[in-house]
Amino acid sequence: MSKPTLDHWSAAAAKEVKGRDLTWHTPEGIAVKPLYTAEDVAGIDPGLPGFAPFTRGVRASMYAGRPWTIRQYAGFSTAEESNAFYRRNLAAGQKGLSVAFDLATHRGYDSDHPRVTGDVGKAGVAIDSVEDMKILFDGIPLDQMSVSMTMNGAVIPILAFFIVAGEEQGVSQDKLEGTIQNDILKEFMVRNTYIYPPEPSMRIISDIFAYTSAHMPKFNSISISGYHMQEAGATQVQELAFTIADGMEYVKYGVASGLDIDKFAGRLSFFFAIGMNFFMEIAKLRAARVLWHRVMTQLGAKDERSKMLRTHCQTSGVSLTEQDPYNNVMRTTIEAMAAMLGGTQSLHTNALDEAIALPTDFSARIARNTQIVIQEETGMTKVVDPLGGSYYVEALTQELVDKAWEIIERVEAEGGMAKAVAAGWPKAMIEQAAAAQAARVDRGEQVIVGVNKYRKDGEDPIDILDVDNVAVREAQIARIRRVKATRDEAACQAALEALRGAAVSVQASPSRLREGLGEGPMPLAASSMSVPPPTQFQVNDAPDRLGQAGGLTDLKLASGRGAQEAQAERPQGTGGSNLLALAVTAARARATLGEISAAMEVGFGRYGTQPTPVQGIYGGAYEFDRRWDRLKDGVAATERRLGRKPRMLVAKMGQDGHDRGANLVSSAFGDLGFEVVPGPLFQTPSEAAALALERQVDVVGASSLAAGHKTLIPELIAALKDAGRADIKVIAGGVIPAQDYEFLREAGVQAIFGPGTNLVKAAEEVLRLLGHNMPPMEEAAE
Ligand code: MLC
Ligand code: 5AD
Repeated sequence: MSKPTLDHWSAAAAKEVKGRDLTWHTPEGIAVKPLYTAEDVAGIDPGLPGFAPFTRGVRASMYAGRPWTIRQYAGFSTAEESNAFYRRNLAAGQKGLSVAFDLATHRGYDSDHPRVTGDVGKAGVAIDSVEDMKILFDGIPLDQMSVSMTMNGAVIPILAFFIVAGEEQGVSQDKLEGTIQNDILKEFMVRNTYIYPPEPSMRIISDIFAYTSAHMPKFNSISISGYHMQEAGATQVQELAFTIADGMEYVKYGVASGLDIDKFAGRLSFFFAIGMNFFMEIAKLRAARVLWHRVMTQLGAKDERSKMLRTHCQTSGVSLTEQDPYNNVMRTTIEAMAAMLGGTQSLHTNALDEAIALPTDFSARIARNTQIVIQEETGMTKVVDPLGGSYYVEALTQELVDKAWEIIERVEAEGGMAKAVAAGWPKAMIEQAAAAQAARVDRGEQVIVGVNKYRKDGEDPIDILDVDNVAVREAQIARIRRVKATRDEAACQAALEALRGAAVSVQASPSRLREGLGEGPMPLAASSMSVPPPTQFQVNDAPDRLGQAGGLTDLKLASGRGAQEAQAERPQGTGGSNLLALAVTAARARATLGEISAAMEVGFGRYGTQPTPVQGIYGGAYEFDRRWDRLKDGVAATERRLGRKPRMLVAKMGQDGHDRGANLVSSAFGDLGFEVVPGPLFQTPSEAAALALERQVDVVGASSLAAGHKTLIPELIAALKDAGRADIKVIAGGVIPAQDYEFLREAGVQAIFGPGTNLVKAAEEVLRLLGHNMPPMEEAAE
């Protein structure tokens, strides 16, 4: 026979599988074929590593010259404990630091604030003042260690504390190496640790660009993050497109504030999630570099470094399971390989206990060693972009570029990402993808080993990290008191006043930045995608009854030494003072994080959103499914008995903004016929109880993903009881370790749904709690 052709192959394959279609339709809408050949890459030239458009990597020598940075994200409890953890990790082979702050810090509250009793030290380290920041880096020379800080809301005080901690360590700011996340657009979309409304938040970002480009040449001023989009349910194409579009928006704001694009663009960095779709993730990182090079060229960058997409990656948290947790080690290894084959600059590998708690020394060691083994035992680092030229990878890279570009064009046609975020459609698109994915998993169409297939009969509990947040909070409060008692109060108040004045004057001319933007230089294309309903955004302008902003009403314009310095920081034509420069002065004077945040809040206000769960996607996947119909009948029977629909409040308490689970529950229960009250984020337990009473609900579902459950849920139950409504059922869901189940049950929680819960089964249990007699559900996979 002559040389076989593609037709020969098709015939042979069809015979083997008896004509079955082997095309794989991914959630991105990509039809992956079972075979790729030279025909698929005709006309594609990925070029060489280290050269534009950097498809094959940003360095010529890549890992052969220097492997990626092993940078494990970590932080918990006090600065002392986190510092000790960092030092142990560095001694064991970690190369860079990455700080996780607790949610109180993220949201601009000191540890003594009444809104954060459940959050202090829980999901990260508590930092209230520069004194905490100094302890965090004690014995870690900041001129030799690059430090990433994941901070977006309270980015001004945290960066100021970092600068002053370096200064007091003897390291001037020009020597500081690292990255600040500083990416507020994705906070409004998915991560939810914003503080101020979008406009002043964008102003903060361009102030940071201005400050760091002038004073901190080695510091990356932003980490434009898609990670959290994928965690919230985005497809890889959505993650890619919205992240690049966010980057474009920041560049436009920077330019509109008077900065020269090539002065700051070289220090913009990126951050992506790496999930289980191995080749798609590799192609995504390659596509991201191509896209960034394209948009930066269009935005007028001249320096090649401005067009070079450098990125951190983290393996996917949502891909890991509570069930059969040792499987997570394999999952993370596969994801780590995708990140390195895609050419990441820096990587965090998740720990096996991810789905239930923060890493212990034991699980952190395995996570870190996953990277060390790849770097030092496998030879995988010796060849640059070893998958370059793979028919599949090159074709997929091109397909992702094209698919993402369609979304980017839509964003641009509608005026850029800030507008799109305000309109709410990117968030809605991501939530729709999340609901569709949840349905695929619950229906067994997407396999999760140990969860919806090959499930173990009984799970063996593993040791997990438990932070005593009461003790951490007390220690933090004692230190805040000491700091306030020993500082020069007059100097501190003057610095805070300067900051307040600056924030007020920024707010007085909020649209000046936008005026400079004009039409984007991108080609505009009409899009056929449907526009989902907007998310409701609102500014909470009513003063926070519990907040500390109340006392800070004496508004004077910026004055004094700090103010003059800050004035000089702002590029010409933008008006106002540089907020970071003013905060550095306040940090030196020992102003706390809460005080600095509250000072800006006087000018900017505090922002809030109202969730709007997507409808019909989860339920739609169950059309003609008898399990679903049986449940709907149960809901209808309950409705007849009650004389109205059963009502459920989905409550989010504390500063935990992880709302994927809550949104999914709201969507699924709504589709079943419940009347769902989607509670706003960041409620206190008594606020959640008041909402439950006002809306006369039958059940409150408390969703907790940030470890505040042992404090907040008992308080909610007590508040309901005090109001004489102990009959309202309280159920809990989210990241709740089995170890805490008994504690919660004793506190009165009637059902607990951990990670990996099938929503159909959960709904059945809730119906039973509401008095509907239902025989136990058959297995989901049936
Ligand atoms: C690198 N270098 C080389 C080289 N490779 N030089 C010669 N030959 C080679 N082959 C040089 C680089 O030019 C650079 O110097 C220096 O070495 C460091 O390399 P890098 O590649 O820049 O790595 P790194 O310093 O680690 O920076 C990576 C980064 C950065 C640019 C992506 O932004 C970063 O570290 N990001 C981490 C973000 C993070 O940890 N986020 C956690 C989020 S967790 P020079 O002088 O050129 O700089 C989260 C979860 C949540 O968000 O929600 O809470
Ligand atoms: N320490 C370590 N990892 C953390 N993550 C979040 N907080 C911490 C912390 N304090 C990781 C988890 C999570 C992702 C957002 O970051 O993997 O899924």
